[in-house]
Amino acid sequence: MNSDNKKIKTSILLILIATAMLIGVLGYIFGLKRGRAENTDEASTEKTTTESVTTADSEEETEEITEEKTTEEKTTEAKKEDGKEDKEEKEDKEESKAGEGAIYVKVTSGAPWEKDGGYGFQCDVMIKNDSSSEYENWEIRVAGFKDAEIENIWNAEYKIEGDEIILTPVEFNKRIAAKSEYKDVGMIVNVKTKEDCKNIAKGGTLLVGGEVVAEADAAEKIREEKKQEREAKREPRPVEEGTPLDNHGKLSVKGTDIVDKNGEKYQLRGVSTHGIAWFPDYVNKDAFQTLRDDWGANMIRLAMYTDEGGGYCTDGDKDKLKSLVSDGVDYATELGMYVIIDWHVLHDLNPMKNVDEAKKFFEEMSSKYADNDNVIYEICNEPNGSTTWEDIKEYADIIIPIIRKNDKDAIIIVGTPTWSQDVDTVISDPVTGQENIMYAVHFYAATHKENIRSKAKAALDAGIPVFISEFSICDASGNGGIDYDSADEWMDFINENNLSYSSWSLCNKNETSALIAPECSKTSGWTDDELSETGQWLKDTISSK
Ligand code: IDC
Repeated sequence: MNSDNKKIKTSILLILIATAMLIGVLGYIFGLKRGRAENTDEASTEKTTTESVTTADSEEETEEITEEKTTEEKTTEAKKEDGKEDKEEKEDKEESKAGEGAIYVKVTSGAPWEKDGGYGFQCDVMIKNDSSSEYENWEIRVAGFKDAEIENIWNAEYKIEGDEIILTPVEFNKRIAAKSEYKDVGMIVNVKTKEDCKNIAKGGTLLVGGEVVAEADAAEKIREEKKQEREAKREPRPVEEGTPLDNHGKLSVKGTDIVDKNGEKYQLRGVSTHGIAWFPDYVNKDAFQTLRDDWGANMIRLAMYTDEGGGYCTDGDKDKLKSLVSDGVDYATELGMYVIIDWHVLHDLNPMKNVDEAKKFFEEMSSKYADNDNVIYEICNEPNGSTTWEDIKEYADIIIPIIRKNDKDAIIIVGTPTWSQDVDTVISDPVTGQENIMYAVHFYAATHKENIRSKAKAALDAGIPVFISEFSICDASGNGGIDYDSADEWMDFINENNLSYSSWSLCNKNETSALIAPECSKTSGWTDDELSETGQWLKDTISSK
C-alpha cells in the first residue's frame, strides 16, 4: 500500500509539473502570438500609411507624412546628442524608413486604331512596389469593360464582372516583392465605338486579399476630374451668326479694354502658330476654319521667329516666310477672323539687334495691310536677357511710327522685358502720342503664377492695356506637366479683366504646349481625340464663357 501511495504521490507531482510546464509553454506561445498579432497590426498600419501615400490627392496627407519625418529626424538628432543611438534603434529606424515607400498601380491605354468597324487599343498595367512590404495574391480592377472584347492578354489572368475586368497574377508574378516593379502586364482590347475608347481603362484599383491598397495613377484621375469639373461649370458660348469681323469690325483700345466698332468691350480668343518656318502646314484655311467653327476662336497669331535657325533674320527664306504670313492674313480675312503678325524676337534677346530688318518688314506689312481692319502687329514677341524697358521703348519708338505712316489705327502690341513678363516696368514710361498700343504679358501656367499676375494687375490699375499674346498651361519650356489649378486662376484673371489671349501653339510637336496630339498628322478638322491634352483644355476654354 505504501509503495502504492508513493506511486500515486509521484504521479500527482509529475502531473502538476507537466501542467505547470504546459501552462508555461502555452503562455509562451500565446505571448508570441500576441506579439505577432501586434506586429501584424503595425504592418497593417504601415500599409494604411502606404496607401495614403499612394492615393494622397490631398496636400494634408502629404504634409502629415513630412511632419512625421521631421519629428523622427528631430528625435534621431536628440538621440545622437545623447550618444544613445544603439544598434537596435538604428535597425528599427532603417526598417521604418524602408517601409515608407508606396505601392502604385498605373493603367495606360494607347491611341486606338480602327478595326473591323470598331476600335482596338493596347492597355498596359504597371505595378510598382516602392515599399518594404511584400504583397501576394493581388488583383487589379479596371472599369469600362462591359462590352469590351479581350483579344489578347499577357502575364495576367482575367475575368469580366459587371463593368470591371479583374486581372489576377499568373504563376511567376504572384508575389510582388518589396522594391520591385512589374510593367509587363497588358492586353489588346476591342471596343465598338470611339465613345467606348474614352470611357474604358481610365484608372484602376489594386487589391490585395480583398483590401484596396492603391488607386491607379493619380494624374490620370485628376485629369479626368478636371475635365468633368470644366464640363460641369461650362456655359457654352453662343455660336456667332456671321463672322467675328463682320460683327465687330475695326477694333480699338479704350482705357485698358479692346472695344469693337460699336464701342462694346471685346475679347480676342485665339491660337498662335508655332514658328511658321518649322510648321508651315498649319497655315491653311481649313485649319483656321476649324479653330473658328469648332473651337469658337476669333483670332490667329502668326509667329515668325527672327533669330533662331530658319528665322527671318538668320538663314530663313524671307520670301517664303513673307508669303506664309501673307497667306495666313488672307485666310483669316476670308474667314472674318483677326490676325496678329508676330515678329518673334527670342534668341535675339534685344529687338534692337535686328531693328533694320524689322523696319523693312513692318514698312512692307503695314503698307500691304493698311486697309485691313483685322490685322494686329506684335512688334517684338519676348525681349529677354538684359534688355530693359528703355531698350524696348527705343525700338518701339522707331517701329510704331513706321507702321502708323501706313496704318493709322491698327492695334500694336509691344513686348516687355524678361520674356514679356515685366509689364509693370512700362507704368512709369509708356509709349506716348499714340493710340491703340497694348503691352504683352506672356505666361506658362506651371511656372508663372501670382508673381506675374500681380505685375499685370499693377499695369492694369495704372491704365496700361495688357494683351496676353502668348501663353500655355505647362511650364516655361513649353513642355512638362500641366498645372490646371494655375491655368484656372489665370483664366479667371483674364476674363475678369477682359484680356485677350492666344495660346501657344498650333502644331503636333511632341511637347506639352502643342495643341495637336503628336501622333495626329492632320492639319485641320481635328476631332477631340486628335488634340493633345492642352488642345482639349484650350478648346473647352475658348468655346465656353
Ligand atoms: C518654344 C517652342 C519649342 C522651340 C523653342 C525654340 O515651344 O518647340 O524649340 O521655342 O526656341 C516662349 C517663346 C516660344 C517658346 C515657348 C516655349 O515665345 O517661342 O517656344 N515660350 O518655350 N516664351 C515662353 C515660353
